[in-house]
Amino acid sequence: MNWIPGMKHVVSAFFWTLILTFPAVNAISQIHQGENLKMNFIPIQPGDTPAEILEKASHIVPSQRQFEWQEMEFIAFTHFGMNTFSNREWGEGTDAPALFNPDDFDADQWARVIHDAGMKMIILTARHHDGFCLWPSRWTDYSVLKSNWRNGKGDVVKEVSDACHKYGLKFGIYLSPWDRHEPFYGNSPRYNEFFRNQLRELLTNYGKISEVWFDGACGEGANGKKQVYDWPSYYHVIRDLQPDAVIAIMGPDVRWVGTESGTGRETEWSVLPDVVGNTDSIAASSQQIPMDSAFIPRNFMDQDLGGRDKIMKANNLFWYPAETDVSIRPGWFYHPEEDSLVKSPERLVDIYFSSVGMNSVLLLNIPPNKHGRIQDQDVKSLAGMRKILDETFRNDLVLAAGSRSSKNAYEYSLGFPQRFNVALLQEEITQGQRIEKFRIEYLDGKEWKVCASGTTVGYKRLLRFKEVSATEIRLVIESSRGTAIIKSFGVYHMEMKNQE
Ligand code: FUL
Repeated sequence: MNWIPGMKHVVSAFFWTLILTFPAVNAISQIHQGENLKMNFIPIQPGDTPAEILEKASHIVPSQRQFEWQEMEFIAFTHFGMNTFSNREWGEGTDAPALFNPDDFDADQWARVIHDAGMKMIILTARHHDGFCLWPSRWTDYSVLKSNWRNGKGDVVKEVSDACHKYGLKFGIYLSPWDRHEPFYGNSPRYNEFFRNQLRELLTNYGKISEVWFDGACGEGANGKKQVYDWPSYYHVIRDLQPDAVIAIMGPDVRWVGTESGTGRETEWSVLPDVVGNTDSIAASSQQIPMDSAFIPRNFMDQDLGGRDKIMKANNLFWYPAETDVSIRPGWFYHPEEDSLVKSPERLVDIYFSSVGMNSVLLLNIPPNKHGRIQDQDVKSLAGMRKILDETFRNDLVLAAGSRSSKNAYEYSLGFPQRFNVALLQEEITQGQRIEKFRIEYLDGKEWKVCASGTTVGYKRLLRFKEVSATEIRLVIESSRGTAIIKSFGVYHMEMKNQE
């Protein structure tokens, strides 16, 4: 059931009050005006009361590029490169280019399988830590150009981006900041220039890029090379060449959820405190995207990152949503010995519920094999997962009932007793993330009983619970930051293998 109560005018009145009341916010909004009137960050003033801080938090919204990214929900990683052929996870950058030689490379198959699994984008490892480039970069001699694949005339990035565009998928790139091949890694200015040059190639020659993924990993150790990355200059190149692309992980648009298990947080706020450094430098910045210059790359690991106690101590608040990356196999790259360890359809469904269903985007890695194709076991698991998800979400019992109960806006009649064990909730995040606690109840005889409960909702919350049969159900928002604006609420029946 999709509904937005008539709150929009009230919200916009709050919004303008906010802008007119706080001069620093006003300054920032003016910087943004050409782009979007809504803000994805707000400074907290020293004299702000707890009520004012909460109100500010409740009005922070995603930027346009963050919103479009969030709406994809489910996207794919394809780790492919020299490691696929050396059967390693972290190559040292010393393998000969001739080793890279897929004999049946088929980017169309990747895109078809990933599209059919319901994913909306492919992020390709254009260059992993070993430094081997999957495109013929003019800035290095360590690339496909020096391999025998397609007689040295191949370009994996081109073939994958073309296949994505053919199948209606978006395309993103992973470019590892850590490079174990280039001898001048550690000579900071020189490497930074090299990195920007490679970024320019990738962002210029392959059509629209929707996500740039900067890995934080570096295994140099205490005595290793020390490279000081010039992050703001990298962001500048991206904003300039691909302004719609989100910059993920070591970047200001998308945050790493903090694990590689596929399980997100029960309480997942997209509004976080102190993602950027000095607030004054943000407001004073003349750059078009002011927070880029003040963003501090770091990991956010706590269980609750944006609860009331956290935001009360903040200097600024920022929309910084979570991405959950996990591999369909134990490794990130393909290894034949892991063919029997591909995650089952049921396990992938669990991951979907604990990532997409916990206010996060799911980035599922499907590593192509040495032939250059997605392995059969992986194809089968993905298809099995898709079938379960399609069958589950085909029939929204709330929507099918057609009408809302007249008792209050949150009560629904399903028409006749119906069995369900899954619920879906969405907030209208273009107005902010607000729900702090909710429960779902069903009428059992004359008594309302709880079948599911949770804390945050955000873009999407999915819950599985013990099957109940009921005609009347209701959603109770127990606590929120201002008025919660629900975008959708549905209940469904999922066939469970071991349902009690
Ligand atoms: C990590 C890397 O070290 C892994 O090899 C992989 O690329 C993963 C997605 O990120 O930091």
